[in-house]
Amino acid sequence: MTQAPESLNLSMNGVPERSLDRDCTTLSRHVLQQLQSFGPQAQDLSALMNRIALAGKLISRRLSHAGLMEGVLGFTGEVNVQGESVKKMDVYANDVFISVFKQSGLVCRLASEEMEKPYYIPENCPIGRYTLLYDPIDGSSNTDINLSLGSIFSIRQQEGEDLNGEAKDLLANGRNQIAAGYILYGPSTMLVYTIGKGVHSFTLDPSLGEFILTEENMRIPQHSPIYSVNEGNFWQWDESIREYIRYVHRTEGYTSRYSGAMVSDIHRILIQGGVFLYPGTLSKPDGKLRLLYETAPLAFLIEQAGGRATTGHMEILDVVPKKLHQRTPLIIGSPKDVAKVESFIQNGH
Ligand code: AHM
Ligand code: MG
Repeated sequence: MTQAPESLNLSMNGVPERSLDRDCTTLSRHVLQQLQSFGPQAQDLSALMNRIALAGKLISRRLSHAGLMEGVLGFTGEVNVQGESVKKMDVYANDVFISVFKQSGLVCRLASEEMEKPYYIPENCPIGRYTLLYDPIDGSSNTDINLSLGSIFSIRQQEGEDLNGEAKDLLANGRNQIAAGYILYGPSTMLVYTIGKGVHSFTLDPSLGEFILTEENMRIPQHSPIYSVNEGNFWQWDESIREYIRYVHRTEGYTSRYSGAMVSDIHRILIQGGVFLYPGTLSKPDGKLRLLYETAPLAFLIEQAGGRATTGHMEILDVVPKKLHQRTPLIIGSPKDVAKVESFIQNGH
């Protein structure tokens, strides 16, 4: 009798045995391994990541049942501080992060796309020196049509006292982030994070309710033919960006991918390479995306994977915001592809 190759061995319930071979490294264990410490700071960071994971699980569960529940999808009728129509899922996801961090004891302030001012948890402030910055639902336009969405997060340590609640210390460059990443709600839910020691991805196993390590030390390809941009804005862009797009149109091999959710597009680029752009437009010279909870966390993560993120004129991580909801143009991805766009912006070719 011919033996089945090892990879095809089936267990009694028909599941390939290889699928059981994973080491099952959980997120909190991974954070501690990365820090090679069980000290108080490492425990804090591990607990913070665990809380972010819990928020991701709650949002993922809600999204997977959204079509079966009353009153979950659609707009609230409100407009947020950004002037954008708020969806019910935006509000739910925003509240989920607040609620899980209320219980953490570690986070004193949360700042998000959906809130004009930071949210304070006074009972945590005497001990909680961390601030969470987040975009609860990235790609809101995909919410009601069952397409991929994301959450973006960044953790910073509070600098100095914030006695009058102005959170001025948050107006600092992105190099102050101590952790950042995203949760991708796609066919499976994934969490990708960095604490400045490489980029690591986890997949939610719904049967365990745990994020399990999928890939460690991810490296973005140096170059790829993928470009990701909303070409509907073509006539709104500066001529240099239009010239870059004309260049990719006439160069064989380039291919366009744009999902309407930046987390999905950047996840593709992290794995397959390429460049994502959201340049300034005539009506919005700084583009659409916000620095503190969208572009800076993704810049930190992509740089940790060997990529780059720039406004076209300076590194995203060097931008010091003047206000909490400041926007920046974004060009992010494989180093060679980002450099190509930069060369059009700075040299015209
Ligand atoms: P959001 O956080 O309000 O959803 O806005 C961010 C999203 C990105 O995910 C996406 O790349 C971009 O906005 C899409 O905007 P546009 O429709 O202008 O292309
Ligand atoms: Mg967003």
